[in-house]
Amino acid sequence: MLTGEASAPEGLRLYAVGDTHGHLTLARALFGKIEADLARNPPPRHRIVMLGDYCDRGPETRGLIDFLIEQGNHHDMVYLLGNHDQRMLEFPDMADETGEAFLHFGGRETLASYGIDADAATSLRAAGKAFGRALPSSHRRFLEDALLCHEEGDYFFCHAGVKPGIALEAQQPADLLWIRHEFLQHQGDFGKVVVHGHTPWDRVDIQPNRINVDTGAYDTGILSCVVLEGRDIRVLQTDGPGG
Ligand SMILES: [Mn+2]
Repeated sequence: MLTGEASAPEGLRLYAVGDTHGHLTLARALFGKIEADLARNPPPRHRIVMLGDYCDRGPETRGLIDFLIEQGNHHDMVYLLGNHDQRMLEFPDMADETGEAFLHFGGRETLASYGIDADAATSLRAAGKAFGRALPSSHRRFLEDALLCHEEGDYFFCHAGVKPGIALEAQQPADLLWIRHEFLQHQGDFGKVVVHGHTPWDRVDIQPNRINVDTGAYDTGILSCVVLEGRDIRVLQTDGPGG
């Protein structure tokens, strides 16, 4: 199934939001646009699919996760797990080498948002334990409950992508969370149109076999979502710096 032929379920408008990476202000701005879109032209039903990577890099992981949990009171939400989110959940018990990598790729900012100074800790292990104590149980549950993938009509949602040549229902967690080039370079039909984030692009990238919604919000200030309704595909995004 390819873009243009693919259809969302009858009567359901889907909003799929790209990587938020600790940027609460951008998430608030994008949800404002989604709510304006809903008010302007209300569908019978709508669902918001978050494509993962809520933590790291940006300054407000803690506030962003609170905000996302709260959105469940207003919208039908689906939360997918990103590779960064998985590392965040594992950090309290992580081996030193993986822990260093987590801190290097934005984890320092995540810890800071929970009041932990990674550089002041006596060891990586101590930082992990302190973080484990600081992480609210609601946030731990939010990350533990996040899904690896989700399907709606002819669309398949996951954080990073899928491994070509393997059926969608047989995809492995490591590929759904981490895959890049092999997936991005594949030209063939995956069976459903894959809607994903993970690899920042200069625009929402609508290809015949996949849609990349990650516009590198932590770097560009542009957080995007793709709106899928019937066979229509639209894009909503924040205005970016100065907007
Ligand atoms: Mn990612």
